[in-house]
Amino acid sequence: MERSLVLVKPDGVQRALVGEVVSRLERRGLRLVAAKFMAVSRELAETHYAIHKGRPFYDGLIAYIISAPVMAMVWEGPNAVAAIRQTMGATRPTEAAPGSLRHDFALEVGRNLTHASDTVENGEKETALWFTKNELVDWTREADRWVFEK
Ligand code: DAT
Ligand code: MG
Repeated sequence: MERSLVLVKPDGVQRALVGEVVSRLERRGLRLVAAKFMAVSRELAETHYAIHKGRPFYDGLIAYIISAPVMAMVWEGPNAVAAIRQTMGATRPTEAAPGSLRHDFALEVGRNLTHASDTVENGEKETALWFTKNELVDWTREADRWVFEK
């Protein structure tokens, strides 16, 4: 079972799209593990986006992610990382597949609504960065056997 961090970024929160994001992930069959609505500290933003430090868009990216609250979540399921990135769509909304969130609700790369982990390893790392162990809920969903093959 893979896990991914998912953020509804400040633009998604301000545009009242938290429910839309949650709804799409739920309908996809993914299972919610943790969620919190929070202000992001500059320190957390810089750690989360450390890989982009030095890129021309870095300062704007940090300013954007701390500009208003985010909805931070962890979702899990088989192939969760690929499935969730597909549901989000490509980083640039104009390159995102029709039907994906970024296609359907965004126009610009700097206002692309969501974050999702890009590898299984980063799914684990980002989960540990954003959530304590206590915040991760271990539960059985009655529908699991109708969504998960094993
Ligand atoms: P993703 O969020 O799809 O994983 P990423 O990790 O490459 O994309 O970049 C993180 C975020 O940084 C991305 O969601 C938006 C911003 N970003 C990336 N490339 C950018 C660019 N060329 N100009 C402006 N913002 C960019
Ligand atoms: Mg990324």
